[in-house]
Amino acid sequence: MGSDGDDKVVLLDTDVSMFAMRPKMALALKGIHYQSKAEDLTNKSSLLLEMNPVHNKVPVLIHNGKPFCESLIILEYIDEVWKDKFPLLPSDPYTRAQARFWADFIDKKIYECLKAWLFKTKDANGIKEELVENLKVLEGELGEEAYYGGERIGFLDLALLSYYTWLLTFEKDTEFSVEAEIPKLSEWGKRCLQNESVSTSLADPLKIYEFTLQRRERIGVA
Ligand code: GS8
Repeated sequence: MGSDGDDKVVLLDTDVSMFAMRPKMALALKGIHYQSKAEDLTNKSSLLLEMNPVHNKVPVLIHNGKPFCESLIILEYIDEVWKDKFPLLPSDPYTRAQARFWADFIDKKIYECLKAWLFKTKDANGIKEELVENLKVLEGELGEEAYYGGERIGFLDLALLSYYTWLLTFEKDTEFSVEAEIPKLSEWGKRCLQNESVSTSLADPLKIYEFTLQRRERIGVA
């Protein structure tokens, strides 16, 4: 198993899903050919329901018929199977545990803020304050490194990059500027976007914003 030409790799995803962008970047960085099947989350396919019967969510990676769910678990799986190409997780157990810890922090803290912004469940200024506070913690974690993976993009970079593109969307209707509020992360994001595997896998913030407006309209949020 692994990188031979017989592998069949399918990704159930959507264009703007921050979680689906993670495996897209990983597969692109590792040069793995895959078939992307875009899901309509208002009318989920029977394949999605069959492959992720517990959560019914994207992304799902289907590798030679076997499904893998949850974006961070998918990243780890991709890294284990195609380990020789562009390793993502650090080899040192302590550093690896740290990368997992911060990825979990991102999914708990940053996701809650972006969800509150998307569905307008909190006042925009309150969300912004909480968001910036958490992003500053992540800036501190980056320190003076070019990437969270050190000299190159790694697991934690991918975990955060999918949110980075949503942050650019957050700028569109909140008084918030990535560059002004979190300059180090802004530089980091620009640096990562110079990588073609990253830039071609991340959704355009404008497209995300259009999706946001449609989603709000559908659920009746002004
Ligand atoms: C989250 C996946 C998720 O929320 C992961 O993969 O890391 N913890 C999971 N997927 C969303 C689309 S992105 O917002 C989804 O599929 N939603 C469909 C639904 O909730 O019905």
